[in-house]
Amino acid sequence: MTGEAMSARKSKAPRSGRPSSHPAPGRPHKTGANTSRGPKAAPAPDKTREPRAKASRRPAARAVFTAALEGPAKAAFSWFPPHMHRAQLKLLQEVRRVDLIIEVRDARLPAGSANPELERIAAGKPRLLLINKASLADPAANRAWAAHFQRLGQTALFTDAERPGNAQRVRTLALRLTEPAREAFAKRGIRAPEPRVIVLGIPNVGKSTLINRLLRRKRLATGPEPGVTRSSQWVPLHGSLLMLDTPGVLLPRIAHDEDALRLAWIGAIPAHLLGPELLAHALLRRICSDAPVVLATAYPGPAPAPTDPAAWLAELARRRGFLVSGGQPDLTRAAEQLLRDFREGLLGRHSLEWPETL
Ligand SMILES: Nc1nc2c(ncn2[C@@H]2O[C@H](COP(=O)(O)OP(=O)(O)O)[C@@H](O)[C@H]2O)c(=O)[nH]1
Ligand SMILES: [Mg+2]
Repeated sequence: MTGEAMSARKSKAPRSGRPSSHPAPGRPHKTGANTSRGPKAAPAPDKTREPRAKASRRPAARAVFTAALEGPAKAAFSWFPPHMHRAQLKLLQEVRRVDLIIEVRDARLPAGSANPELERIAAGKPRLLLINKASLADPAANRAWAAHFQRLGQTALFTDAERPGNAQRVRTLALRLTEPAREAFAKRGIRAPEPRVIVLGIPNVGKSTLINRLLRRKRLATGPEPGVTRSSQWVPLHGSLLMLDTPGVLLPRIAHDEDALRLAWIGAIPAHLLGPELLAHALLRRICSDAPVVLATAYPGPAPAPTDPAAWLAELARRRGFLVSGGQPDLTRAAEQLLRDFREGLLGRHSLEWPETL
């Protein structure tokens, strides 16, 4: 088990400032941080050269990094191609213009679903940490993590974005944290525009779901796979806050194979990169050692010991009728089923890391 210490690199705080214009209320507004291809996604030709220069240096740095990686970690890292790095640089520019950063992480992986870069990007900005999907994580681990973040002096809220009451807690706290921005305008006798809030995080942690819940309707696409949100989008919240939904372009820390496995289990990177069967085998081994009864409860009936993952998946495939031509068990489909069940919490509440293991 390789716990990852959260990187807390310090550097110069980005200069803060208000945007010169706000999008018209009531209408979503696409920003430049668009990761989709096609003519619309092309950056304006007059963009400053500096970010481009940085972006072009990235692939070289990546090559050095990926050369040092092996197996699943290397495959996982390759999913964050250069265009995502460029989008990340654009996000950096947005961050300078917001009043609050909401960082969303997955409660089953509260440190591993962080982006180490964010410590630098977010320096000097009010920040709210949401540890989302809390009902999928072990309650004892949630308590341990809450104490951990408190020790670090970080405002961390454990949420379930799918529950409406939780979203309202986020809105209340966001309004409180953006009060200084509104007061600064009031002091100058200017009517304050809605505070700008950017929602950041790695893929699939629930950023778009949270904004939909705050809106009380499904405006933004959400889904259990990474990469559903393709471009950044401003969404006004009933005249109180202006939220920027962003694609999950923040690269998590992938230094070891274990990091890649855990990120794929929670759906932050696509399963096909590492292979569903490899992921299912590793997950079965993990659950067997952490919570052996869980499997027996979730998949009742006689079954081979999950310590033999291939035989276990074959049995699951047979029982569910997942067969390929010739009547052989479809191991890939069985593996995908197990991964889906894990992500949806059907295998119980499971935390993949504890603060003690950092
Ligand atoms: N169980 C549970 N599922 C959630 C929660 N928040 C989001 N999801 C699900 O996680 C998946 C990813 O959500 P999405 O909002 O698209 O993530 P994003 O990529 O960060 O924008 C979707 O299938 C959501 O329904 C939560 O708090 N609990
Ligand atoms: Mg999204």
